[in-house]
Amino acid sequence: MLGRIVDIVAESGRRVAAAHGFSVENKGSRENIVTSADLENERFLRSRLTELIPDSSFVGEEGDESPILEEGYTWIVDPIDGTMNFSRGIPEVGVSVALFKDGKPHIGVICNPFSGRMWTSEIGKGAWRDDVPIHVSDRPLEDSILSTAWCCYRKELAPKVFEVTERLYPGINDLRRIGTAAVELSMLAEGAVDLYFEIRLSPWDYAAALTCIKAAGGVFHGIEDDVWFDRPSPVLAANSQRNMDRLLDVVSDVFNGKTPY
Ligand code: LIP
Repeated sequence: MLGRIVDIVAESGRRVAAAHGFSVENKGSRENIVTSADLENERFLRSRLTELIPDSSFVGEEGDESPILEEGYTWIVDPIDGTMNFSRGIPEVGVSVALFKDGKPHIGVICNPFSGRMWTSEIGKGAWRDDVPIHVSDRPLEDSILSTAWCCYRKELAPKVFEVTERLYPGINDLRRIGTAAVELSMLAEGAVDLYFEIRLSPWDYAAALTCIKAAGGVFHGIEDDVWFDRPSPVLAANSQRNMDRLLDVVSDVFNGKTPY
């Protein structure tokens, strides 16, 4: 099954990389956009993936809200994660496909159509980048790179996120903001970055990459409890429980232990 999903994601990546002359529309704000390439790739992925597993549920960024099945299979898909990057020709973009089994992460596949990098994972079997086994890093906090974002879709939340960044920065190595959660979280799974925090993401942004992190020995969490996969959620991820504890301490203190939406 993993191999057949990889083949479909690879084909969708080639379609995204070849997309030109696409239209761009706002989804409610100047920061939140969708292109005709997003819509076309979601249609392609919906068709091919639900054909692979008949009776599976499909949750996509650009489509209707389907449920995550408590029994059976559910696809959670972002056809182009990092749409703003894509629309401006910035080659940091992810096609993200998660397959949940009985409501839990099972398989995660993410590809960057421009670099050709493909992250794959299956819970209980492992995680790979381009077929090479990957694992989270063992870096201590002071050597850690934090990948983060400041909630461009809900800028009223940004001041507190900047406070989190300000409080963590002296004690870590450095920051990265690449603009695609799916790829940045996959980079944590392969040990390139070590911490991730974003106060509000949608399940299609992270479902596949968190599957990869879990299979690669990393940890993730929300603020009060686990990451929610049925609605937008805070996403904290780390290469170790020790580093997660520090990240969660700061985030929880700044947000008073509560999800602010
Ligand atoms: C994007 C995320 C990114 C986040 C952006 C946006 P999209 O997903 O992957 O990390 O900071 O605000 O949500 O909307 O391009 O699929």
